[in-house]
Amino acid sequence: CREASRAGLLNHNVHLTVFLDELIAIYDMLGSDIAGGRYRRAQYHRFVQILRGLPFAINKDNLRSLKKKRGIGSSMLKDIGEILEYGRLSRLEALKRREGVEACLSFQKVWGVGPATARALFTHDKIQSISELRARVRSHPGILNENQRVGLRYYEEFQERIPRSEVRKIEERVREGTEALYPGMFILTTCGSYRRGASHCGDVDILFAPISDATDDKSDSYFGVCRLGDGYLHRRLDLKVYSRQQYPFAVLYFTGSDHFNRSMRCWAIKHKGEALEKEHDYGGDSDREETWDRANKKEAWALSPSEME
Ligand code: DCP
Ligand code: MG
Ligand code: MN
Repeated sequence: CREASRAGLLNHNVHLTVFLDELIAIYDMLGSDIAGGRYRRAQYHRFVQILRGLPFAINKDNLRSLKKKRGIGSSMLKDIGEILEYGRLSRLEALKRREGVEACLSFQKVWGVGPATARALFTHDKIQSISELRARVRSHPGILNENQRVGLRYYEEFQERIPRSEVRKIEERVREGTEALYPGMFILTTCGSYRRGASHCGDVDILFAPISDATDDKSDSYFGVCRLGDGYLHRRLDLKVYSRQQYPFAVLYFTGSDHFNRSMRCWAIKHKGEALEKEHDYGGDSDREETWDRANKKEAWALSPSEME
């Protein structure tokens, strides 16, 4: 199933997380328009992580076993109960009936469009649907940037995930092209969800390093589109080049998942902090330790991929 391959491992609770993911996307979009929206978003996000990590599917009989888990409130158990019982979530349906929510959700599915742009398209530019957006971009191309316009052109095709077998073919084509242009000069690895073993991928992520150039720490990226030929869909292709020295670390980062990377950075910063504290002996000031820890965690979550190395 789509969700499972997305995570690269089996999510036994897709029947629940599809509803909650949509709810989170709406909270992202409405932000502080709903009282406590940001707080609820964080709560649901944590809940979805827990559900994804469970080694079994939640059903009406074992629902109560969730009660003991930290971070799961009674209102969330009620939500899950409703989905299991009726196959819908009234909290979600009510939010979807709000003006502009459906439109903004579809805008966010355009590659390169995030919650802020989606909102502006609806509230500022008064656009109500993807077809209206297409018409408006014809007369006012400037309302989207170049990447977003490409995303809009291939909107339908980019919703389709790429089977592993096709990712492998794209990798082969890129390898052939690289060999033709730079014989024997580059190594490459396909990373992302493909390297995590997913059966279907959102895009193709290929990492390069020059074999001999060991000292130059420059890096470069390309975010674009490719197609194998007639009868194939257009696919998103991300290429990155790092130095030979940085390559192993880049493979680790580019393999993800994004959530794994955030956890890894938090862990690294936390343990680096512990080592420093031993070194300088802060005298067991636990309050201070906690503040330090929290501040740096926040920082780690805010780091962008390019800041990783
Ligand atoms: N990445 C990250 N933080 C982000 C985005 C990406 O650390 N905000 C890293 C981890 C990802 C990798 O880059 O695994 C590739 O990014 P993708 O967006 O291509 O995500 P995936 O390949 O993991 O999933 P998908 O199958 O949806 O492409
Ligand atoms: Mg990917
Ligand atoms: Mn990618």
